[in-house]
Amino acid sequence: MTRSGAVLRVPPLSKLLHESLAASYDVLDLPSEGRAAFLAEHGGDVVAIACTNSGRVDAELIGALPRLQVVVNQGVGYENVDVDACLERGILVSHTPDVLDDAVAETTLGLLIATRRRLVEADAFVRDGRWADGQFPLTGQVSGSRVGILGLGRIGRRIAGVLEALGCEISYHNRRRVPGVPYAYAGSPTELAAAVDNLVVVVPGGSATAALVDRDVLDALGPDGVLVNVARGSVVDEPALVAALQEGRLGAAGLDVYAEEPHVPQALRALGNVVLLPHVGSATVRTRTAMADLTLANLALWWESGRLQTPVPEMAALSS
Ligand code: NAP
Ligand code: 8YV
Repeated sequence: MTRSGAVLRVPPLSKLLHESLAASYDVLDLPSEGRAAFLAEHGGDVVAIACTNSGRVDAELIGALPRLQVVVNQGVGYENVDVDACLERGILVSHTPDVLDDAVAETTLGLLIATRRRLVEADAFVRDGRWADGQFPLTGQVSGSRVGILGLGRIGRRIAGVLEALGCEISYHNRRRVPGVPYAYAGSPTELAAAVDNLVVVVPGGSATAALVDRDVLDALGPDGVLVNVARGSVVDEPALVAALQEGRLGAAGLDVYAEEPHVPQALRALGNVVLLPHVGSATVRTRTAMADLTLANLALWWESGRLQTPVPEMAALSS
């Protein structure tokens, strides 16, 4: 298929993706300022968008690109893209499932263990020279504990497998039961939280899961409970989480994601019973390379054939 037109790079993109796109396509960069003038001048040239979950592709941007036909998103989560607006125009959208499952499961395990075993505090205890004054307090333990997975999908199942090896008792909540898994099903997030010691959140973001983990869920998890969120900040009611931690209604939290990234509320940063990561679930060289490669493969396939390798589920039918 012969195509002409430009690929719009929506920042931020990884260096690898940014440079690889320029090597194979005519590229344009969406500026952070003077966007309207830029789009008025160049919007008619754009046939494809490359983005990550930190770059919004909303109805306004889509509307300014009359020839746009495909959006390739580096990331499995794609709530940054207005998929309904794309569907209305027959614009295809791809994402990067599967290739990041191991890295995100590894981050989740590290975060859970660091939070439950207070490893970051223990590190500070040594560095600050406090060890000579006495022993670090005893902590809880992950192995053999009850872990609830809110979102037993690709990544959730990988996390469950790793935790099974530590002798954890796994249960989960999805909207639908997963056939053939040996884990107990809970009928709601609150029911799940009430039945476990540690709750791991790994559902997609977006309006359907906004504040799915609310005060009721946090209270059900309770003063000895640990919450780990590697999904999206929007999935947890952040003010309710801060209040529960401050008031001792929740034991501790390990967080990789926040409501307004990269802004992390001062109230959260001031707490001792949290471990805070800067959205690094998939951030290894190997995995980010695989994600960039899959993003480029989707664009190359679309450029040649009009199809996508890994379309988002909403458009699997359109892309085949
Ligand atoms: P997935 O395979 O689609 O799994 C998502 C799971 O969530 C499914 O089992 C789904 O089951 C469940 N779910 C969806 N909506 C739900 C709801 N309203 N209530 C309860 N369960 C619900 O996705 P994945 O590849 O595992 O990725 C999951 C998410 O992790 C991504 O969308 C992204 O937001 C996040 N993520 C974060 C990082 C990071 O760096 N921190 C990296 C990668 C991914 P049902 O459809 O049956 O409900
Ligand atoms: C990255 C993610 O932050 O895949 C996702 O949904 O949240 C992470 O892997 C991001 O997509 C970087 O490109």
